[in-house]
Amino acid sequence: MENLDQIVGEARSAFAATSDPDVLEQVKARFLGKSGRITELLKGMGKLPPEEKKSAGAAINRVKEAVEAALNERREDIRKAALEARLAEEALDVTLPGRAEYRGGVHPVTRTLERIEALFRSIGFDVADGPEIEEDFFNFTALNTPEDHPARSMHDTFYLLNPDGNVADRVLLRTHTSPIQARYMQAHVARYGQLEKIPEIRIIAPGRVYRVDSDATHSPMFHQVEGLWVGEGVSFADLKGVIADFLKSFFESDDLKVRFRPSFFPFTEPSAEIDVAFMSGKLEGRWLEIAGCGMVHPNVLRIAGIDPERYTGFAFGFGPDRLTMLRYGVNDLRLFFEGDLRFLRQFA
Ligand code: 2NL
Repeated sequence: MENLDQIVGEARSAFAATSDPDVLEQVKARFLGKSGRITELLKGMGKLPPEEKKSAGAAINRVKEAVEAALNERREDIRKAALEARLAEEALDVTLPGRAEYRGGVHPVTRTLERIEALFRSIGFDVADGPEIEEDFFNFTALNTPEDHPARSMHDTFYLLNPDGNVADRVLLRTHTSPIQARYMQAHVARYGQLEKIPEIRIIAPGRVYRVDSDATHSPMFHQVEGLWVGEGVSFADLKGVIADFLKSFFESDDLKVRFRPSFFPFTEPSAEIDVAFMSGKLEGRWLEIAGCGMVHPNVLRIAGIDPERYTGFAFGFGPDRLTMLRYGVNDLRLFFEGDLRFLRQFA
């Protein structure tokens, strides 16, 4: 009889040689099938003398059990390996980082506006508001701007159209925030005019304004902050003090130079252009035009119902977009209004 232990060894290596379950079943047949080696051994027992049959039968059965055990062990190994492979293949990587939340930020021009508002509130100014679609009266007439002034032409100002496509009668996108102040003065007089003395007006008027103009330094929509102080005895000296203090606070610089150059606006008389010069940094020593101002024209006070013989006032107008460019070193105004997050994120 061949070496029984050898059969077990051969079966083990034959099973180990495949990892395909179908092939494994075929290999099994070679040992345990109808004409497999172990089946042949059992069949061969008939030829043995009766006294050997019992021990031979027991020995063959032990071999059979050992081969079956080896087979089951291999089946189980193959099943486990297949499962492992599938798990690895279908795995979800739950350790990926989550998607970040986008955090909003305040627009750089809005930061400037908030800063200007806070500084003026701290010296007793109120912040006034008004419509961006404005009447010709408040935008021009109430501000002493004559009918033939170029700002009133279609070339310089956006006029609204009626549904029929014709230019609406005297309705436009405000070209400055002065109409806010014209409305405020009118409402103020309507409210307090009956008093012996009208309370002082101290307001700033920030907001969007619109002009037919577009290049690297002009956007058809831009911002303005105008200011107005009306009362008894308000002088050009007050104007200079308020403006100089504001600019020093805004730019956080005590050695800022400020100068007033004579100029012209229809709504002020006298009028001046305000220039600043920084005493350090890239723009050191260069005079930069930064605002316009003046004493409120008597006609403007009169139209609002304020007696110009008794009350005086000063007014000024800043371009906060320009102030933002100076403060942050931005060289193209249009960047502020394109909504490009690569630019805006830098201020968040
Ligand atoms: C400029 C010029 C200025 C005003 C605005 C004003 C308003 C009223 C009465 C009188 Cl209600 N004046 N505003 C005065 C002078 C200049 O702005 O160049 N702004 C950027």
